Amino acid sequence: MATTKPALDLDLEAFWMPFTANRQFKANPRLLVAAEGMYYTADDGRRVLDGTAGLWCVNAGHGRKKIAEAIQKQSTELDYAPGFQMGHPGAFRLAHRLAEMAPAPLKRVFFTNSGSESVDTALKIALAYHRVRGEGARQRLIGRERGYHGVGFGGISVGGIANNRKFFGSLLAGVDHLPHTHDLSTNAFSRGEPEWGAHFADALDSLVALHDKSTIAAVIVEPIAGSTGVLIPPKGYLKRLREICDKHDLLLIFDEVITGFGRLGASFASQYFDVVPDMVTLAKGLTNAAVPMGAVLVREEIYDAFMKGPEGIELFHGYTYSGHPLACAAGNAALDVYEEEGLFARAAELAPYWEDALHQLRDLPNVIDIRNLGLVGAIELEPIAGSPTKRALAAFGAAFDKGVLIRTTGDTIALSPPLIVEKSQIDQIAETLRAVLRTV
Ligand code: PXG
Repeated sequence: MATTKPALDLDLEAFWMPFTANRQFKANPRLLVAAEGMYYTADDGRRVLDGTAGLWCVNAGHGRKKIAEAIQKQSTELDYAPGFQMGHPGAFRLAHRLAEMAPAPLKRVFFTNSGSESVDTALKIALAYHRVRGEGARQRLIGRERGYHGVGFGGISVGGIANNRKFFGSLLAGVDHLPHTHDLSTNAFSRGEPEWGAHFADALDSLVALHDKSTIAAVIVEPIAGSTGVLIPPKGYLKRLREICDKHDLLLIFDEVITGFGRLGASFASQYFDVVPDMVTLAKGLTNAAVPMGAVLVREEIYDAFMKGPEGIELFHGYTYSGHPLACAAGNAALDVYEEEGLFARAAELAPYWEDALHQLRDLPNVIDIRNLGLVGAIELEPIAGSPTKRALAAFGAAFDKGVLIRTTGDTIALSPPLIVEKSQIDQIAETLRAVLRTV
């Protein structure tokens, strides 16, 4: 089996690649060597249109000079500052700006380095919050089937993806799951939010009846489930979840690692759906992916509950790189770019065009659903009998060969172009898929 890339003089053996079929990849490596704007450059020199904003994260497109310059300047001015009992201006500036962007009650910001860390941080804050206000018996966490909340032990415990859970022992105790909301028998080919399915939220009432509200700390959901194939919430579903959480004093956490920073045409999905959660987890687009960073937006009352105890450290949690100066510089510059170029509004403006382009593919062979919201889209394919995922993977390879990067999960193609995408590039994505789906 070939495990070198001779053209680049690269030995491929040592790197154990994440979420990758290592043997297949190393036998047939696909390398990216440069990126600018909407395009990657592959190692054979071909330009590949980025239909996925990297992994849902490069919202302003690649190689943004303003962000690169801010990182460069920061690295020579102040490369690193301890984050415990010390601070630096960039972190306070970025936190303030995020609080300004967020729905009004979410005024506090905790920095992490990834979406996984943001999720584990939010879950820990939820547990500690109930404890500091004298309800320490609230220890259960509720996630959702088909949820993806990163790969920390907290995240895989509340997550709902069997392969991400079954290899890793008993996980967190006391977790339960809501059903997911995806039902092709009623919702196939919905444009935007499906009309039917708000009642899926009522399962939360049943879980509260089963476990008693006095044992439940928080509920975490992605407003749109991204990684498991772009599951758009039915109309009214998130509002109903909020109402049920309010009824039982459960904290509601929105995992907006994918939906944050303009993906739906608003700063956050919480604004798009007009539902205010108690915490929001962020990462990815926060720095336009130029430096790893995550954050948790926290309702002011939650923070305040911690500030009433004895003087001293209020929350025993944090990372060496929480609020890293380079990440903060990238974050502040990314927010500048989003603002100056009006990219979130641009996403909202393009959304109807995007929707039309995708839904025009519905008559192609093996297409069993198309779904969309904002600048997110998915095309679900009928699996090849006995070989699930093969059809979508074949589409991924064929699209890449035709110069378009798509993402697949199961037999669903997931699309999320940078918010700078042009209409002609949306056409190119759709036309490439039209050609590819006839062959797989
Ligand atoms: N929450 C959500 C909702 C995510 O989508 C994470 C947490 C974890 O973030 P980190 O930064 O720890 O990876 C994610 C990550 C895909 C794909 O193709 C999605 C993610 C990561 C990689 C691939 O769907 N989401």
